[in-house]
Amino acid sequence: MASISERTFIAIKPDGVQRGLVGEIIRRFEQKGFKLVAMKLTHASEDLLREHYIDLKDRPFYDGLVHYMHSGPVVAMVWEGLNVIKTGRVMLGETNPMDSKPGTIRGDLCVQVGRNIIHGSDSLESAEAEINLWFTPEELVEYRSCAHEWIYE
Ligand code: DAT
Ligand code: MG
Repeated sequence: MASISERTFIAIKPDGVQRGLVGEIIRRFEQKGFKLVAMKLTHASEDLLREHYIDLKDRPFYDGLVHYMHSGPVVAMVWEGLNVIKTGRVMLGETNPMDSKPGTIRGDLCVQVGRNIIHGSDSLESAEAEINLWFTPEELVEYRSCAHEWIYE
């Protein structure tokens, strides 16, 4: 069932941070009407990144992917809202920026699949697992958005 308290894990990858795209990406989620629940700039350990991408461990690009994600700080975030997992993926665009439509983050801001600037959970199960992997319960901040009634009927 669709829930307005659905949560997703979004991470701005090291290339997005280095290229100064943090503000632009956060702006898109804020302006959409999603609520920021947690955020930190962190240089993730290789162990965490290997676990984060464990489903891809047999793919030929796995080691390169972990190396790239470990090459600098990432901005890890949790965003909340109605259908935020699926809508977040639509906002990101396709995995390969070449296939991503203009108007999406990857379609507008990057070129190559190995430098696609942003991660977003792809299911309820992966969102829960990724939020638990990257954040402690205390880091998920409880507050009420003053815009709530203007975003939801
Ligand atoms: P997504 O990030 O859209 O969820 P994914 O989970 O299939 O895509 O893959 C995780 C990341 O791995 C992706 O953002 C970029 C990298 N990747 C995927 N396919 C790749 C490929 N064919 N070559 C190089 N990197 C790839
Ligand atoms: Mg994925």
